[in-house]
Amino acid sequence: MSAHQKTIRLTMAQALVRYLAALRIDTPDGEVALFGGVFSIFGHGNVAGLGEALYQYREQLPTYRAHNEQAMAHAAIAFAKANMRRRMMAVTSSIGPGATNLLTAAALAHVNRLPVLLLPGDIFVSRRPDPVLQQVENFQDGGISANDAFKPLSRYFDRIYYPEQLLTALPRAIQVLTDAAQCGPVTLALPQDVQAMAYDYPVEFFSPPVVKFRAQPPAADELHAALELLKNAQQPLIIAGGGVLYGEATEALRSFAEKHGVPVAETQAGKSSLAWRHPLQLGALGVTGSPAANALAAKADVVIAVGTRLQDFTTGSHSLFGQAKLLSINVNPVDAIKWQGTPLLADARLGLAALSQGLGDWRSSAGWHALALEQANAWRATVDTITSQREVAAPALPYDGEVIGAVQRSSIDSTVHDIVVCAAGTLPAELHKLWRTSTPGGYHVEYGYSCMGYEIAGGLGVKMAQPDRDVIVMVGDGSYLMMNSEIATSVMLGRKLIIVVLDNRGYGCINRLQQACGGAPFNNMLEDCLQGPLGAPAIDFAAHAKSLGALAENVKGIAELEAALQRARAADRTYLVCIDTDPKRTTEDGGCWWEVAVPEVSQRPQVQAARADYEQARGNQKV
Ligand SMILES: Cc1ncc(C[n+]2csc(CCOP(=O)(O)OP(=O)(O)O)c2C)c(N)n1
Ligand SMILES: [Mg+2]
Repeated sequence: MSAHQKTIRLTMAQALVRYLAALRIDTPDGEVALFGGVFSIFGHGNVAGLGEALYQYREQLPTYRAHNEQAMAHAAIAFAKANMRRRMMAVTSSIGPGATNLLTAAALAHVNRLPVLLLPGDIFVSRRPDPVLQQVENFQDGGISANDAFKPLSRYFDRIYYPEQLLTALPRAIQVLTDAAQCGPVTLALPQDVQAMAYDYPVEFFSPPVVKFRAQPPAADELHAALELLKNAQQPLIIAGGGVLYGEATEALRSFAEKHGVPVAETQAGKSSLAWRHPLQLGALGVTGSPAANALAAKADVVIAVGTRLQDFTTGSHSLFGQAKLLSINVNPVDAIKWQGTPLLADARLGLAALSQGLGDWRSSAGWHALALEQANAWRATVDTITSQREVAAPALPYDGEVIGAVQRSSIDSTVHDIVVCAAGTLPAELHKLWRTSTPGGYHVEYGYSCMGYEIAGGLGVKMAQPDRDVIVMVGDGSYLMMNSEIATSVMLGRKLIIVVLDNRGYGCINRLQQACGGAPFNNMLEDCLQGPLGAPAIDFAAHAKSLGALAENVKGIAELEAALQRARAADRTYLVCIDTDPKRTTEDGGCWWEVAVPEVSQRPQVQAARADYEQARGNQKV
C-alpha cells in the first residue's frame, strides 16, 4: 500500500462484511446486491467478531437466524440455485460443531456446482487459550482445526491468519463463486482472534467494480470438430443439464431444437429448460426418465450434452446411450471431456448459437423428427392419465404420482407460477417424470447430492429468492423427520411454504431398492425395524408442524388433499398437508438400469438371482 493511499481502520470481520455488502450485479431492473444476506448462528467463534460487524452493516446486508447450520446453508444454496447462480448468500457459524454442521451442505454445493460463501469461525491463531472450547486437537499438526475438513469440499478454501489477507482472499473468493466453470462453495475460515484484529484497509477496496458473469465463446477448432460430428448425424438428441438454466440458454435451446429438429431430454438439474408442452420435449432422461426420452437415447447417433455432469442417473450408469457419439458443450473442461466425447468448451448459450449458425439448414432426419414428436406426445398423454387419478379404492392408498397431480391441479397456473422443491426419496423420480412446468426454475430438485433434509430449508431459500412464486415443498416422512426446524424460520421471516408430506411410514425407496437387490425388507420401513414394546409411534406431522408455528392438517385420500391444498394456497403462512401414501407403488413407465453393486456370494437365493441379473446388465455398460 502506498503512503498516500486513503485507509480506514476496521477489524477483519468489519472489512469482510463491508466488502460483501458493497458487491453489486447488473440486472434488467438495475443494480442489486450480489449477496442476499447472511445466515448466522452465533457462538463464541463468531459472535464477538463477525457478530459485531454484521450488526453494524445490518441495513446493507441483512442477517438471518435459523435453527441448524446445515439447514441455513441449504437455504443459502437454494437461494443461489433459484437465482441461477447470479445471486447468493453467506453462512457463518461458530467453531467446532457449528462449523462441522456445515460440511454436508458444503458437499452438496460442491456436487451441484452451486455458490455459497461459508464463514466458519476458527481457533485462535495466537494459540494462547488452547485448547479453546470445541477445539479438535491434532497431535501431529498444530495448524489443523476441524475446519480443515472443508478443504476437499470447497472450490476455494482459505484461512485468514492476518487481516490484510482479505485484500487477496476476498476477490479470489468472489471470482470462484461467480465463475461458471469453477462455481461451488468457498470457505473462509475465520480465527476468532483475527476477526477482532484491526487493520488500515485501503478505502477503495470497499468500492469493488460491479460483478460480471463471463460467458465463454467456443474456440474455432473445437467448433469445427463439433460441426463435423453433427453434420453427419441423422438421429441427434439433446440432453439439457443444469448448465442450460445457469447459462440462461433456454431460448437458445428452444430455437436450436426447432430449427434443427432435435428433440430434448432433461436431467434433474436441467428440467424446466424447455416448456413441458413443447412438441420436442421428451421429458426426463435416465433412471428417473420417461419412456420417450430413454427410447430415443438408446437409438440416437449423436447425443449433444449441454451443461451436464453426466452423472449415473442420467446415463443409466453408462448403459443408456447405445452406440451414440457424444458432443459435450460445457464451460468446465472436466465435464466436457467425460466419456471420450467431443468437447466444445463453451457457455451453453453461446455454444448452441455458434453450432446453430455453423449448421445452417441441417436438420435431423424426417423419420427421427416424426418419431420424437410421436413419442413426446404419447408420454404427455400417459402423464395426463397418471396424474388425473382421483379415486383409489380403499384400503389402497394413493401413491406419489396421484399426489403430484393433485398439487398441480390445485392452481390454475401451476406450470407457470409454482416452484416445486425436493431432494431425496421416492419423490425425485416421480417428480422428474411427472411434474410439469413452463418456467425455467419451476422445478427445483437437488439431485446431485440428493440430501435428505434439503427440502424444507431449501424451500425457504427458494422463497427468499422468488417471493412472488408459490413454493411447494414435497417431502417424504423420512426426509421431513431428518430436518424440519426451518418451518419455524419460514413463519418467523414471513416466507410462506406449502409443504406436502407423503407419509409411507419409512424409507420407501430404499426398501424397494433393497428388495430389487435380493435383500429382505430390513431396517427401512418402520415395521421392519427393531422395536420396543410400544412399537413405532404414529407420528402426527400436522401437530408437529403446528407446534413450529405453521398451519397444518392431515388428510386421507386425494379428494381431501385437494380441498386442503385450496386452504394452503390461500393461507398467510407456511401450511403443511400430510397424506398417507403407498410405499410400494411407483410410476412403472420409463426408467432404466442403475448400477448398484449386488453381493457376489450370499445364502439368499433372491440375492443370487439379483447378482446374475446384475452381471448381465453390466454387459450393456459402455466403458
Ligand atoms: C442425508 C441422507 N441420508 C441417507 C440417504 C439415503 N436415502 C435416500 S432416500 C432415503 C429414504 C427417504 O425416505 P422418505 O423421505 O420417507 O422418502 P420415501 O422413499 O419413503 O418416499 C434414504 C435413507 C440420503 N439420500 N440422504
Ligand atoms: Mg417415506
